[in-house]
Amino acid sequence: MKDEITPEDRVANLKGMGSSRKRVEDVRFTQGKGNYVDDIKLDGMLFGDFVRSPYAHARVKSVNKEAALAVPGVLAVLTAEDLEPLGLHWMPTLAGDKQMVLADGKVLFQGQEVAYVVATDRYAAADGVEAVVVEYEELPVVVDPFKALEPDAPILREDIKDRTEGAHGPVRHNNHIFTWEQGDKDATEAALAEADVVAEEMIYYHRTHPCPLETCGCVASMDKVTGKLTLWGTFQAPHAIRTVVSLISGIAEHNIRVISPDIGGGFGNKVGAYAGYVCSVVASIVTGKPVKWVEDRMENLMSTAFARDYWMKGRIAATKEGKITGLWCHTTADHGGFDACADPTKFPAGFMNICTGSYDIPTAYLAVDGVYTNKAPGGVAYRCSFRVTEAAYFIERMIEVLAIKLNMDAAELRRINFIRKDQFPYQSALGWEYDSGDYHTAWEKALDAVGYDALRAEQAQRLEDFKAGKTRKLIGIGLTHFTEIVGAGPVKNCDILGLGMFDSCEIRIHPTGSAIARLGTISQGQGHATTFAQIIASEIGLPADDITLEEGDTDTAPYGLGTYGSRSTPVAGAATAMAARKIRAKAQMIAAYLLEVHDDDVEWDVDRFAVKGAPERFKTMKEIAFAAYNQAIPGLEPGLEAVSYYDPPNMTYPFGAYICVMEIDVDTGETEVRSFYALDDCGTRINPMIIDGQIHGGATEGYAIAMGQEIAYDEMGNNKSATLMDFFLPTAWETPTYTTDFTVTPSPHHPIGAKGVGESPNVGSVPCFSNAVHDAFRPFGLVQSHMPHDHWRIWKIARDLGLHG
Ligand code: MCN
Ligand code: CUM
Repeated sequence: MKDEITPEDRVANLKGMGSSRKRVEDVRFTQGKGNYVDDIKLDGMLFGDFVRSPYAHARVKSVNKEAALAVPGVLAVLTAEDLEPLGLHWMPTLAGDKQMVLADGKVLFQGQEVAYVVATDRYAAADGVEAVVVEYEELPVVVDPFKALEPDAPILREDIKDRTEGAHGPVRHNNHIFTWEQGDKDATEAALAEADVVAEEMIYYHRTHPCPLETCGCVASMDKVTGKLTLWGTFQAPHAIRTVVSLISGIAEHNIRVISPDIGGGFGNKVGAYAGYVCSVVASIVTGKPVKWVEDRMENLMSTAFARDYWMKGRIAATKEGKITGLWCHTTADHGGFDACADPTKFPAGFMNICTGSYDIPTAYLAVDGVYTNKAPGGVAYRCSFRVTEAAYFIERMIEVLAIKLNMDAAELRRINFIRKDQFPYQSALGWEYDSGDYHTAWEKALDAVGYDALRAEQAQRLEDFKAGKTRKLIGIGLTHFTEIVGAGPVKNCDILGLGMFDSCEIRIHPTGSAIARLGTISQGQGHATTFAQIIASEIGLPADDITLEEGDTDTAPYGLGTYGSRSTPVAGAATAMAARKIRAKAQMIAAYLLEVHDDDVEWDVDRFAVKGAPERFKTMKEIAFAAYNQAIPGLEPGLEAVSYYDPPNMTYPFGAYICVMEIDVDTGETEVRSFYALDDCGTRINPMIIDGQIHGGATEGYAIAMGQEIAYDEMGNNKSATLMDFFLPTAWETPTYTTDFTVTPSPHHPIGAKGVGESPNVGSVPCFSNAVHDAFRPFGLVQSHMPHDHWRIWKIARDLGLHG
């Protein structure tokens, strides 16, 4: 057989790893053919809606359903009393706490679910909600986590008020959830005591919210004839949801089918379990009809998983030359009314102990106190890699604070403290083994790319002009070098509710040489159908366009822990490569048989096996696939399929160097991002265009968080930012323009060397924007000012520094 096309053409035809293959999902998304939860319409479907508490802390004296039940179309009103006989009035949280499904005697945050109204249509349900009469008795409210720990603070969780042990060890106050300690306290205190220089600061990362375009929702359908419950929902972890539903409802797991259809953005908001899911399932069981629940924007912002709210007190020790000798951090973590954080079980503060960042810090100590307040529960969400956002913000601010103390350039301070390339794999003082990195190369590339020295010169000139009264605008140069930790995670360290955090892929090759692959993860916009097919294409030599990818249906997909913590590529991506390699191994035997040579005498070449030394004798993967179904091959089963369950040996440690240049108007507080340069290293790059998209999206979310987005409460616990009038979502108008760049430092333990990237831009960009703001005011003595840096707050910084004359 003669081959006309070149090897390069054959590689290009696959659209495999490294190609900017266009997103296959977008054909349906751009034509309005996506299938979201709210698109699901079933015969006789009912609708559920919640009565929610207007108070942040109150006793619920009574719930009167009478008027609601009289509303035409209203069929039922569920309260905690109705759920109690089923044992469903409370549910376990992912953090070892429990949470009310419907208010059981009291409410702990504004917007908490009190009753669930079921009706024949959405409007009747809403009318029913209006007609339910709830009698409340207000209780004292605590929204400040420090006040919540004072001796006379009101007791929030009366259900567990006498406990002395929590899910993570002893507790010392009714409102204290846990203390989590890592590192060496004594050695760190000693380093601080002996240091030439100690910088100390309180770094607050305010409360915000992922606010996905599509809110949370589900459709529960109990088929009383077959006994099978089908639950469609906005789930980032469909298999885990199935297991949890089975455990708490008692319905056998094989009788539950959980389906995540298209999801309009997850960002961590859709990891946890919400009251809406439980109530919809109960309502469907009770009525025998499908029940839909989809929350509105206010409900989403008020009651579902928030993000951050970490008060991080830091102390950093250094020599007078700037070599860091120790890092100390005490964090007060506001978890709201219930501890519903979605962390791996052994990590109540997530991977906050990556807070030594990109730096070779010999000794460190971290303590985190989790605290109950009268705010919404949730905790880990919003492109956070399990609190890595907080950790990166903390260390990247502390570095800036130390630079001020040392009167040093912050780029230089980073450079002299980076972990060197030859130190990898690197053992961090707080317990992690960083797999690979080359920080100095990335840093120099970034500084060169933006023309760092020229920028500093321009900034200095501007400062002189400002002082001379020639301009009212300052320039801020924001620097960040972050280290991420993603890919939870080795089963021995990481589980959620006891489920080990492996992931999976199953590949079936069809006789004609096309394929279907199913994964335990679920895309919410990340483009898995595009990128995972590319991994398979490169591994087994079939074009990505001939590979269908399916996720999110627990009846068909292999068990996996889902998509969050940027774990899909590190874990399911590895499973995909491993499953593909099993297929290739079998294909090798088939090829050898067809070519009448020994297995070892054929070698892989892009899309075929060829006889060693005789490349003109080959069998393409397509031919091999057909043979697998068409011929009886001695010693081999027919068919060509494989499954891999992958337990990663370690996490992956992507990193990046970000630089932002910002113009700040001192009189109005207005800011303009003049440029934003983002260099990311996520190891082997599967699809550069998708990676760019992830960076653009994540950096825009980071911009929002740093520059204006906030979930704010007043002292009564009223949520002051529950609509998009008050909660800042950047539009095309505000969104900066990004320049992306990369280096490639493969992960040594991942089968294709890939690291995750989905959360990196949020982890890296927030400190970068914030550092730019701080940097502009550094010459006037600003050390630390809390985010979000909206115009008013920046105006206030300028005023407080006496810049308004
Ligand atoms: N990718 C790649 N090469 C790499 C790493 C990743 O081409 N070396 C590709 C992946 O194949 C995948 C995408 O980039 O298509 C993101 O991969 P990964 O970093 O593995 O992250 P996940 O797929 O696990 O996505 C989760 C991550 C998280 S935790 C949040 S939060 C977030 C994020 O992704 N939510 C998102 N990005 C999002 N993007 C969209 N559009 N919507 C969300 O809800
Ligand atoms: Cu922490 S947000 Mo993402 O892990 O789904």
